[in-house]
Amino acid sequence: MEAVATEAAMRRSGIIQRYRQWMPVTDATPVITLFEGDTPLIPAPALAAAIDSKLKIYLKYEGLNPTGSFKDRGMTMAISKAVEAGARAVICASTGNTAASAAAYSARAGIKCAVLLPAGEVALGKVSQSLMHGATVIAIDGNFDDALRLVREITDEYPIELVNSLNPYRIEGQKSGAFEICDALDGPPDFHCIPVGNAGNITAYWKGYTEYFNAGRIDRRPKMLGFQAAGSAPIVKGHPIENPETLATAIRIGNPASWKQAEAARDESGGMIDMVTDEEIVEAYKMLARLEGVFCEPASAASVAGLRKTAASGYFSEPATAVCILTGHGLKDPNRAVSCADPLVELPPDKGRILDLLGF
Ligand code: AN7
Repeated sequence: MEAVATEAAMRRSGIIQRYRQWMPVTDATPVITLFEGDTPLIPAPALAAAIDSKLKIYLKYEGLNPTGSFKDRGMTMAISKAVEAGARAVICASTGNTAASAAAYSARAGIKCAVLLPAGEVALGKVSQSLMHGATVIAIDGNFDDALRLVREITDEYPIELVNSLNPYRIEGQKSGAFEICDALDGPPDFHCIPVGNAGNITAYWKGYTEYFNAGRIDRRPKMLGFQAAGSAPIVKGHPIENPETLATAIRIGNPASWKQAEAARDESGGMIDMVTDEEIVEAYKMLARLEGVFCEPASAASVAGLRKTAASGYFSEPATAVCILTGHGLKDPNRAVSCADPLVELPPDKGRILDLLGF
């Protein structure tokens, strides 16, 4: 009984404690954690019936991390290592979720945080988080790629730590998602579906699967299926996109920092990186909410939209397991949800009218 309790406690104590032997930490590392990770892997039978009945689909619901996105896995590592190195301040460029996470973990660590956001292109929930946690929030008249260029220049010249996924500790923390999936399924999935923006997460998952594989924990690795938004698909098109567009603002990125690593994950796994239209993203976003009761943000739904597009092309010839990474919570972007769903009905406080509407 005691061993079980200990394991349960370890799971809840954050990804650095849970996967300590796989993480670049020592006893001297101060662990800055909000008890991230240990997110549910939810079976999605109704979605599978709608997409391809040969598939067993699981949703890795990363929206249930402390700040509502997968970024917390990498941020616990990046902030812990920054504090270990004596940093007093961190900075990042962000489409919103990295900023929210950096702001929260910096608050917990008692260090300063500055975030550069593309003005007018970050979902409301994410802006509210960065502001609430006391970060210096700077909106620039430019896109994410401009913001990333600026923070790279600043951190090259001044003593402020970069916590974008160019920071290798971000990748180290984020690889824990792959460990959790293999531990939960008692083996790897056949296919790993994931949205691709700056391409840090696909890089991290591939690193995680590869480490488990090399250690003999799993006997094969999944095929990596990455999906970009059609208006922001530099890897698919083979060149940077100067003015990326998509309603999935989290992945509105035209020149991903981990481009080469994403291609390596694709090629080494025998997978692919494809793109999905905003319309396909919105369909998947609504299917997830209505068929499975799982509310994610639009960028996250790109994983399911991509799986759906791939299945429709006849790609899956035999029964297979597919995990879709739902990278962020639906409440991050309430404006998009309200504009995509059916409108609410306004009525006077009149029982007859209400019963009429309900069909009684
Ligand atoms: C919900 O926050 O780039 O391919 O600055 O927020 O690792 O970039 C966010 C990216 C997918 C893409 N889903 O992951 C940022 C940022 C959600 C995201 C991605 C992001 P990467």
